[in-house]
Amino acid sequence: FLTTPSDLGIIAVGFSGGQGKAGVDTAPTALIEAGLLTQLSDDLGYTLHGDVSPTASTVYTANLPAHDPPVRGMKNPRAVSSVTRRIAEQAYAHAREGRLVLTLGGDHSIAIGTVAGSAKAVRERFGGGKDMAVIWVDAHADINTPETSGSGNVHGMPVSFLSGLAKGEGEVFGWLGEEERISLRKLVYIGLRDVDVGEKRILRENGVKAFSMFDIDRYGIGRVMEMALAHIGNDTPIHLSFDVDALDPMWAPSTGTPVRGGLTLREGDFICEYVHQTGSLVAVDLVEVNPSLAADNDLAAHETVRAGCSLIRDSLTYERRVVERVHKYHWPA
Ligand code: HAR
Ligand code: MN
Ligand code: MN
Ligand code: MN
Repeated sequence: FLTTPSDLGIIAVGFSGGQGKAGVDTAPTALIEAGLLTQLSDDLGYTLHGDVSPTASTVYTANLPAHDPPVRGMKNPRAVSSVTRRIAEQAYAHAREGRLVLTLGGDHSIAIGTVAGSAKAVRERFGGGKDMAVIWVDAHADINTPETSGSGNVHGMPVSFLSGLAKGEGEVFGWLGEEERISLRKLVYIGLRDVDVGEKRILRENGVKAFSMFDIDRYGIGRVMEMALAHIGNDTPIHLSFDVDALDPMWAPSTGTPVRGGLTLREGDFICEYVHQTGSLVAVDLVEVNPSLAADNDLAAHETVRAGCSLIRDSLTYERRVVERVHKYHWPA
């Protein structure tokens, strides 16, 4: 029989090595200090699992190589590979225990781990034919290969490694195997507005479904979500990877690569509620909150953290207390 999952596996991973700006590593602590976990447990009734102490992320960032020179232009390649490998194991372990997996980043490179872990768990649970869908909400496509990237920052590359467009080797993403991959046919972008030339070519050549800010203005967020879910198809487990820079800097100023002309907070919340409402959600990431990049004032950081909490709550709670929904992709307990 089907149940609504009430167990949350939480991964707090303050990692900043996928890009160059310090501070994004403090986001999990900032989100937790803002009361996020209390809201999830006391208000929404989830049972929480996983280490959420302020030092939790040291589990992932311990023993990183001191000497980590670029590989194929990638910065901190061994560190990112090793951290994401551990995250993948954690995400997979939570999913196997029947939990919805919530990951607090960290920069977006960590999604190499979270998505790999969910993809592997979904394959095992539902068979190889049922590819997991990924909804990537972001101003950026994060689909550069090491070869197309102009920055060398791995947070701009996670989707290329996850889809197999870029192949790892040895200590740099050699752990990422077929069982952890996603299909570009089940990937949907929402919120794009800053996509590199090489990335545009990749999106075009692979026919990747992408809803840019233009599409959101044109159709409205409601219609965009209908189209996004129609593309994914019913009965497909969904991993939601939400980069806070998808929001307009008005709502989320404290982030490493803000781009104007983004989603309102309400549009972001709607995306999360809509995805939750499908009953197919298996994992959520919230990344790129950087409390130390508070343009001129502390209010900016506070507002960004608050927006992050709102997105997470809504991805886990569409009228949860009112409507008992059937969750199609519950995991075996
Ligand atoms: N596309 C650029 C690059 O590859 C910028 C990527 C910025 N990425 C994030 N995550 N903030 O979405 O470097
Ligand atoms: Mn991103
Ligand atoms: Mn981004
Ligand atoms: Mn593997």
